Amino acid sequence: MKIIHTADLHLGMRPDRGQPWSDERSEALWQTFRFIVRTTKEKRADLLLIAGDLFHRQPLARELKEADSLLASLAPTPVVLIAGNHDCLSPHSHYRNFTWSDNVIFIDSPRPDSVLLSDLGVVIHGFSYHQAEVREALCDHLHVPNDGYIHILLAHGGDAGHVPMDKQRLAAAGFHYAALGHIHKPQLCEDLRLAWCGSPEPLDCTDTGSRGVIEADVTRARTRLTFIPSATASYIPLSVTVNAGTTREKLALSLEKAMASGKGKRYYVITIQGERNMDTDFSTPLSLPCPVARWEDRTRIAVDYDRLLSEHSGDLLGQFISEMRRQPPGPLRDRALAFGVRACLGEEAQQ
Ligand SMILES: [Mn+2]
Repeated sequence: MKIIHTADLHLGMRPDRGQPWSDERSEALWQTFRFIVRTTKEKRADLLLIAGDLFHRQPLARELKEADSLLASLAPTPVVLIAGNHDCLSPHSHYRNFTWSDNVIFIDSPRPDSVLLSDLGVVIHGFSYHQAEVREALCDHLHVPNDGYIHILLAHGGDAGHVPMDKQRLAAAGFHYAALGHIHKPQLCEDLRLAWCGSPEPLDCTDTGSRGVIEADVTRARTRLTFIPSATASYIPLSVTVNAGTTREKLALSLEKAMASGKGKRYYVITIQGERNMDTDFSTPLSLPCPVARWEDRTRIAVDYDRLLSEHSGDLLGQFISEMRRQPPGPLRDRALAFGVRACLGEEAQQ
């Protein structure tokens, strides 16, 4: 049977909050959801699995309605979903009184429960979070019966605060496939018949690398996994090392060159390092052809302290440099040293 496995869509989230493109990122999450539904249709998959955190927080009633109408368009193909830590079934959650379309099955039990899809000869085992944290290793003691059905685990977690999981133990439980969510970086373990599909869209600037959904071809005998990229955008880290001769315009030219290649909507995560001239400021982001999600200036001011010290050994500047060099090293000391030297030298320091 063919399964499309997704999780961690985080609908309702506003990535890069405060940035001018934040609304666009928020809308892209729904766009990717539509892509996943379309892919399920186009691949003629037998089943769509959503392993938690479909929503970023408690879903609004209208958001549930929208999600359900999209999933209903797959009918009669079944969709099975669970709630994760972000969209857990809190006491007043709209999940609790929502009526899903006939082809959508929500496993709401807080402990592993199972659903038989007799047409497909498959049993889905799953559970939903009822609070944001579940420290119990709920998957550790599961065991699959040898009853001729295909058994699939649908679970959310994998870290200490969210259903700790041991991959070997999970593999030993005998599931023909474990469709997992919560870890946003995709992790496919075909030999162990398990995978975290990751978030299908990057959710912040640390989510670098490819994002997608998993197409799982599952029989009782074997499981094959294919990664299908789904993201509308990507965050690209770009690190540039400058020196005392680098001006802002020189830096802009090299960044523009680096940005010229690449496909799709790209948001850059830029780090400037190395030493800069005292008069050059890299802390203010440059205006560039692609949006910059994060700009980090890690440069230090380049001053030839040894030369200054030998030239000013008998005066206040010399004393100041020697004294500052006895302080614990770090960016604060470097800045104080640079400002002090500049104050002592006046214009001279700028040459
Ligand atoms: Mn999660």
